[in-house]
This record gives sequence, C-alpha cells and structure tokens, in this order.
Amino acid sequence: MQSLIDAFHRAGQEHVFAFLDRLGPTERARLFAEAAEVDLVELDRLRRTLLGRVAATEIADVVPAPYIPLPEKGGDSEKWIQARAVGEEALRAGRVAAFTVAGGQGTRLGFDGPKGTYPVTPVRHRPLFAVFADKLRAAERRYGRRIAWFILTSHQNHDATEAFFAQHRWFGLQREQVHCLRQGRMPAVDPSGRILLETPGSLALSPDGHGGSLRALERAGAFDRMQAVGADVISYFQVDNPLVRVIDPAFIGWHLLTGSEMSSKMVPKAYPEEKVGLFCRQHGRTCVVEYSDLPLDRQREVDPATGKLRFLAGSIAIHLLSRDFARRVARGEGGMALPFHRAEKKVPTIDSEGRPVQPDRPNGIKFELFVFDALPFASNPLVLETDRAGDFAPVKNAEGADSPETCRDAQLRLFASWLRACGADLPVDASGRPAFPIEVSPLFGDDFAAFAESWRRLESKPSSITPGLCLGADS
Ligand code: UD2
Repeated sequence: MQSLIDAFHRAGQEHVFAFLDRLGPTERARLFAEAAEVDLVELDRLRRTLLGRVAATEIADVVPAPYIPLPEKGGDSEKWIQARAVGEEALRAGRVAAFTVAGGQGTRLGFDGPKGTYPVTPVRHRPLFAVFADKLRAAERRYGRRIAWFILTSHQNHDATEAFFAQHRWFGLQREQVHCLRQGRMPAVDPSGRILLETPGSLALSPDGHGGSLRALERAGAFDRMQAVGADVISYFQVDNPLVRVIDPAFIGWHLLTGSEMSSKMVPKAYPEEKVGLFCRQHGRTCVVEYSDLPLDRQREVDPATGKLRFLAGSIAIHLLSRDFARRVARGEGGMALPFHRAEKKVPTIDSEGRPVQPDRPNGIKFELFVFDALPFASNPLVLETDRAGDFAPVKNAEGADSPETCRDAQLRLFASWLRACGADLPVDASGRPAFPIEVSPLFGDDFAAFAESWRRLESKPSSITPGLCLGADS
C-alpha cells in the first residue's frame, strides 16, 4: 500500500490519503481499492490537456456527413434487398453479437434501479431488458443461431442487473449467453486537477462514459469470447430504446457489403433543437458532433436546395462495430485512443476537515468517453438512414420529450400500423395512435414482415381489436 501512497504523492494527489488515520480497516481497504483503479498517468495527461482551458470542440469547419437513404426516400432498392440478404446470411453463420450499454445513472428518469428493469411496454409492462431478450430470441429462431449478448453495467447497477436476470431466468435465453460486464470509473477532479473525495474514505468516482464500453469489453475478455463463437460484428444499442431493431439484417448487410469498420444509423432530426448528436465530416473523416457543441444557429441552418435542415442526420446511438476494429480502439492501437470529454458538474465532496459539502454550483470536472468518437478511426464508415417509427423511441426523462408516455405512444403507433396494414379493424387518431393500449410481443413480430407472417398464420384472427389485446404473449 505504501507504493500506492508514494505514487499518489509523486502525482501531486497525496491528499487522497489525508484521512487515512481516521479510517477503520474496511474503509482503508476500500480507499486503497478505489485508488488502485485510478490511472495516474492518464489523469495527469487529462490535467494537462483538458483542464485550464475552455473545452471547445473545434466545429468551425464541420460539414454535414453524407448518408445512405431508405429506399422510400430515394435509396437504391436493389441494394437494400441485397444488403438484407447478406445480413441474413451473416446471421445464419452466427457472425453477430449484441451489445447493450446500460451503465448510465438514469438520473433524468428518476427511476430507482437499473434502467433496463424499467417496465416499458403498454399492456404487459415488460421491462426493457425483457424486450431486448425477446428480440434476440426472435432472431435466434429465425436464423437458427444463438446470439451472445453483452451488457455494460456500472459499479452501481451491476449486481442488481445480474440479480434481475437471474430472477427472471434470463428471459428465456440461456444463462451462458448473457454477459454483464462492469464499466470503468473515472475520478472527478477540482479545477486544478486534484481528485475530489466523496467521503474521507472514498473517491468521487463515476462511470467513464459509454465509450468506456470498448475498454470494458477488452478487460472482460469479451472480444475473445466473440471470436470463439465466430462473431465478428457487434450490434451496439442503448438500454433506453425499446423500439431498437436489436438485430437488423439490412443494416448488417450494408455494413458488410461496404467493408465498413463502424456503421451508424441516422434519422432526420424531428426539429432543429432535438437532442441528438449530428453526423458530420471534418478533415475528411466522419464524426458525430454532440448537439450541445453545435451552436443553435448552425443547427437551424436550412439547405436552400432541399429546404431541409442542413445538419439533418441525427445519431440515435445505434452502431455496428467490427470486432477487431473495436478491439484495436479499446487497446488504443495505432493512436486510436478515444478522446475524453470534460463536463463541469456539482460533485458532492468534503472540506479540509472531512465534513460533507453539497455544492450548489459546479465544483468539479468529470471525464467521459463517447463511443461515437471511434467513427473517425474507422475505415469506410457508413451512415444509414432508418425509419424512426420502427427503431427509436427512447425513455430518458420523467416527463415531456423522450418520456415513458412518448415511448408508450410510439410503441402503440407502431403496433397499430402493423395491424391496420394487415387489414385489422383498429381506429386511430390523426397521429396513428389507437385510443387504448395494445401490445405485440417481438416473438410474434419484431418487424412488419415478421408480424405479417405471424398474422397470416393466426387461425382465429380477432374481428375487431379490443383494449388490452396482446399478441404473442404466451410465446
Ligand atoms: C445520447 C447521445 C445523443 C443521442 C441520444 C439518442 C451521447 C453523448 N449522446 O444522448 O447524441 O444519440 O443518446 O438516444 O452519447 N451509458 C453507459 N455508461 C456511461 C454513460 C452512459 O453505459 O458511463 C449508457 C446509458 O446507460 C445509455 C446510453 O449510454 O444507454 C446513453 O447515455 P446518455 O443517456 O447519457 O446519453 P444521452 O441521452 O444524453
């Protein structure tokens, strides 16, 4: 332990152990364990590069990135059909693994527990994790291969996440195919770069951002596991979005056909201020510029040729990464280390006497990695348009935009559109929403084609749709 104390001393962080004499053996052990997690060399680099100057992303020279449009929006339908076939072939060959990032703190939703346990579906109130598991089971049935599922957790929610899966018997998946991996943590620092203590015996640590997911995969040996089962494409999505096509053959096919190392889905922004990152090009490379980094006047610019927003392509945080590319980024090979972003936050801490301090303004800086920062490193990166109604309705806030209510309505609209397209009698309002809750299990249909096929095979189709209809509930 002395060597750890010495290393902190040399790094100018000796205050971390200032209260050592006051701590009991358990508290000491915890403090040493937390201190051992800190990469002092990395922290020193961040202190030199990210502190002391305004964190401005250089965005003056960014231009919108090109993307491949959907067939109904002018895309090449033949190519889309071909891509789907290529993706299906890859799925039948077992080349795809799923990866959910669920390490966020979910503070905006105000839900006590891992976000994946949030009951999200309109009738059965199935939790987010169950929805993804059902989608994976649907894909497994269709393609005849088991799909390994990796879930990024945080120190805070790891045990609760694992317990939830065990309690629900892995939602019908095999226990061995579900892998929860804990993400790394970074210490918060004060403006001079000194590590903040949360209590006399613990550091103010927080998750290292979803970009930390790649390092976590590497640490947990997940890339080797993928390799062992022949999976070389990682389907990455966020825990907050129940509509996501967890396994999307056309997307996978495009990724493979174009030899892309990282591919991302885009939707046209619904309105200029929508809080999604924007696909851009900078210095000849594709990148995502976070909404908070692009001034609003630029976000509102209209392209005179099309009459649409100039920066139209919103990132919905759905990506495919080639396994070996993700591994190289995780290891920082060839200068491909993800950059840290800094955020000023109110960090509960202690004063020089060890008394608790609840700041009323930002007093600390947190460091986070973003997964989309891997895009500029990728060969042949691809941005592909998707249909928002069938792929994106996140639950982020307790109320308003991206809330449980908007997410439930989006699910209802999607289910209703499928039923009506198959000729079912279901009245809807002008927005396409039915007046009462209904639900379609992904095991009945995880996209329109699968839904239509199951509907066709239904022996007794309901003559009219009644409240609480649940299709595929017993599958
Ligand atoms: C993210 C994107 C935004 C847009 C939007 C779509 C960023 C910075 N912004 O916004 O551009 O694509 O999603 O919904 O990514 N997470 C972890 N570990 C962490 C932090 C986050 O696993 O340390 C997970 C979290 O559980 C969630 C996801 O990453 O699944 C997104 O995190 P967020 O809610 O902080 O991102 P948000 O909504 O600001």
